[in-house]
Amino acid sequence: MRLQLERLELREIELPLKWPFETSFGVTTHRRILIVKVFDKSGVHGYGECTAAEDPFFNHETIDTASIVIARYVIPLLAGADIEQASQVNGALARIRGNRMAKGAVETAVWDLEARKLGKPLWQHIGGTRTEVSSGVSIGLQPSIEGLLEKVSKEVESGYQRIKLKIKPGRDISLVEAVRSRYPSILLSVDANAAYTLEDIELMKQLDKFNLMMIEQPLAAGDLLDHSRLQRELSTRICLDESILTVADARHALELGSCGIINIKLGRVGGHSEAKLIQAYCSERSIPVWCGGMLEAGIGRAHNIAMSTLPGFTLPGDVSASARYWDEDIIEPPVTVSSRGTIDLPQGIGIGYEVNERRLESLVVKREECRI
Ligand code: OSB
Ligand code: MG
Repeated sequence: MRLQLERLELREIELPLKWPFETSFGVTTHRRILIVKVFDKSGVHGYGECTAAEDPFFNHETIDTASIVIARYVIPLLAGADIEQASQVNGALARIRGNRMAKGAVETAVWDLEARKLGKPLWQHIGGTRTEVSSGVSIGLQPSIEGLLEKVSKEVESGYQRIKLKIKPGRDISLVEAVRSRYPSILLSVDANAAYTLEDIELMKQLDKFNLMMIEQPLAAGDLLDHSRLQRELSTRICLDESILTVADARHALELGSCGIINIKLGRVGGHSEAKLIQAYCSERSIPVWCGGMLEAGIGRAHNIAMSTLPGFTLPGDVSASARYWDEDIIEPPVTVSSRGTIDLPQGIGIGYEVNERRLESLVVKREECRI
């Protein structure tokens, strides 16, 4: 079986979040999401979702830069490469520096397309072996500690296996202290989204006493050296998110001792091929990985679930139920999480969920057709 890519549809949709999501770098209330639908000459299609945000605050990309990069650079490179297999896309796009969320949106769509052509679920096609995905939640900064405790209690009662709190300077120790004293034994972690520097080392050390599963991305994205300094001072494991864009970054981080856990996000690393390389590299070195989230709608969520079945994904990820974010998702059924905090794998072919095209179309604000 060989692919014969023919065309690609880009649609931008707008989807209001049920609740504002606040991190150290800003507040999101509405998502603008770029959906990729790639068609093969045989008539089969595949879906991808771009995880770039509205603003360049998590990383340099935005939904607007991603649209331009896809239309102007990704499509011509794909056309020139005569792609026969999804595994060739990552290499074919390597000439484009960075812009991994743009490339990943297309790369993941081609994997879905290939799985559908083969009549297989995507998770099996990419080499997944886990039969159940463990789910945790990421809880944004809340206006008050009481509000935060309420959110945590709701998620713990729903069965989520790990609670992650967003922190930032001035809103860190007090939050962790409140949640930890109320819940002495839950799996708990924090995510700083690069908001601290080595000057905050004494504050970071105070976090050691709360028995956290990890401290995610405390320092700047490019700062593997300072992360390694910090990790030497802490007993809590550092988990890197923003710092890890490629398997080479993972190697550098592990050789320097910059972290003990890695968060893999499909968009941040440019798609399933690079994600597979990173998880394999970590797996061989007994470094656990888990699947991060970027406030995705259903297509992105479905790709995250497929990736989470790869063997190295031994820790609960940030992939949670659609209903935590959306009144109505764009896939059917929506992603649900059991009372044991697990997600059942979809049995359908490709991403395994139906895309509700009628709902999706009703949300479209911009579209573009590209011939490959
Ligand atoms: O750092 O993990 C992050 C959301 C937007 C940007 C960055 C991050 C997050 C989350 C949310 O933590 C995870 C989710 O999608 O549920
Ligand atoms: Mg993070």
